[in-house]
Amino acid sequence: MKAAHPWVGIWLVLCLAASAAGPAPASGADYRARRAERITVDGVPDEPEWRHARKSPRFSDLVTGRPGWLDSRAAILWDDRFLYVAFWVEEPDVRAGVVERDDKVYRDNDVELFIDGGDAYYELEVNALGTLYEAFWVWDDAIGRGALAGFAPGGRTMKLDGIGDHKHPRGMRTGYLDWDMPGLRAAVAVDGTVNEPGAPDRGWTVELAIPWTGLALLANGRSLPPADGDIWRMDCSRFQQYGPDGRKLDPYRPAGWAWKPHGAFDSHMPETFPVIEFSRKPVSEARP
Ligand SMILES: [Ca+2]
Ligand SMILES: [Ca+2]
Repeated sequence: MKAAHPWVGIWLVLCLAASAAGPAPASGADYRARRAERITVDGVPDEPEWRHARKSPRFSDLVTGRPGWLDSRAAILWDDRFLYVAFWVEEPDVRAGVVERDDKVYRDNDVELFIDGGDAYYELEVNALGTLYEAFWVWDDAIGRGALAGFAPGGRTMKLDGIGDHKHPRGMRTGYLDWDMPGLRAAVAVDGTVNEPGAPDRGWTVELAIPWTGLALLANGRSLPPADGDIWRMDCSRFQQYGPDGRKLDPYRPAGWAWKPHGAFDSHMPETFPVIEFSRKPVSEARP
């Protein structure tokens, strides 16, 4: 966690007040990710590139599509070395408890990034203390076909056929909990105080940088870094363990808000992830 800069609050409010500026791409993609010149991963997405970047819509309920009662948005940029993702999270009472990497960050209020690679996908969760939970998931049918040959990370594994009542039609996946994204950079900035309910907060922001070289297992034939016009499916979401009245929700059924609804309370549905088109155009030259 980074200490809050005095101007983070102003920036957070400005961002959260803005609607998703600009039209959606004409290509049918949900979002066009533009190029950045210089991003400093300090948790504060205040660079000119982030100001120019189009924001996602306000995250909405995974199942119903109803907007979350708190504002949450994301934006995506890139350069030849990194994929950059930023989150803006409105939160009047910032709380987090998990401090150990790969512990159950999803039991805290968190933001989550998923990146699909066809036969596998990547899951990253971050709480307001900056604790990370990462898992690399491979569909069992792909393992059966010999896809991702040579991938044998070892360590702790998990099995998953869905979340809650939802069973994914593709069936079982194997999750590698001790796999770490090579070169991942992540930082959080809190505009307020963590775990001090008496001191009201405005929220928190997250900046992530993932080297394209770390995404080799998810490239699925695509070039790294992307070619102009390349398409990836990536999701940004948020889970909220406390209701609008501040009461703790069922830890197995917290509020789940995503860039686009999934139609089920299941964040592990790559076919529902927003379609992100990568453009070589600098974000500074794009209309906001
Ligand atoms: Ca920054
Ligand atoms: Ca607080």
